[in-house]
Amino acid sequence: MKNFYRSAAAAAILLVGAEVSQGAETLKYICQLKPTTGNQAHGFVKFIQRKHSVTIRAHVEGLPPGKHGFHIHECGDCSAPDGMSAKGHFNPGRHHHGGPSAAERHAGDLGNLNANAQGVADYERTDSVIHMTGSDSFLGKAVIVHEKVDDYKTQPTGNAGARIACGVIQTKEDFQKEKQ
Ligand SMILES: [Cu+2]
Ligand SMILES: [Zn+2]
Repeated sequence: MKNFYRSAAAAAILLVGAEVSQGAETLKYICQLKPTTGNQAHGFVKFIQRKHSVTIRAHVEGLPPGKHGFHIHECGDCSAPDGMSAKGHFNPGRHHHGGPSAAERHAGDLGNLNANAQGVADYERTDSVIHMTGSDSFLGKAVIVHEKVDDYKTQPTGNAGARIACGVIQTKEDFQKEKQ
């Protein structure tokens, strides 16, 4: 398993390099998702700065097929075996929970991943609610993937069930340093 992570991280660094050299996009932050105890979900989330928005791209594998709640949580701590150390949804604006396109939502409400029959999900969203910098920045927070679909209604969680993967959002520089 350790070797697997090392090679996954090496692949991610190559990816980071390729994206930076394109120049059109600036990859700022990256999050490596690791499975919580008893689960297999793993992958990467990338945060790309746009002029007035942030593009979020995720590639996650090892998922049960179907939809899985996908959020930024308020505490950048994945130390608990069940991911509960990441606490609740990232919500600096003190709003109610909702879907990613709802007028009322937590900043961390990124919707759902949708895994295919092979357990692979690709996600892309350009979001103008979350902020890369400033006092409400999501840097250093956690990304959580849930067992079940986020229904966009149930307060304050979307009723998405257990946490199957967790990762802390790091700057690209810190991520690369850690993997060397
Ligand atoms: Cu969540
Ligand atoms: Zn929420």
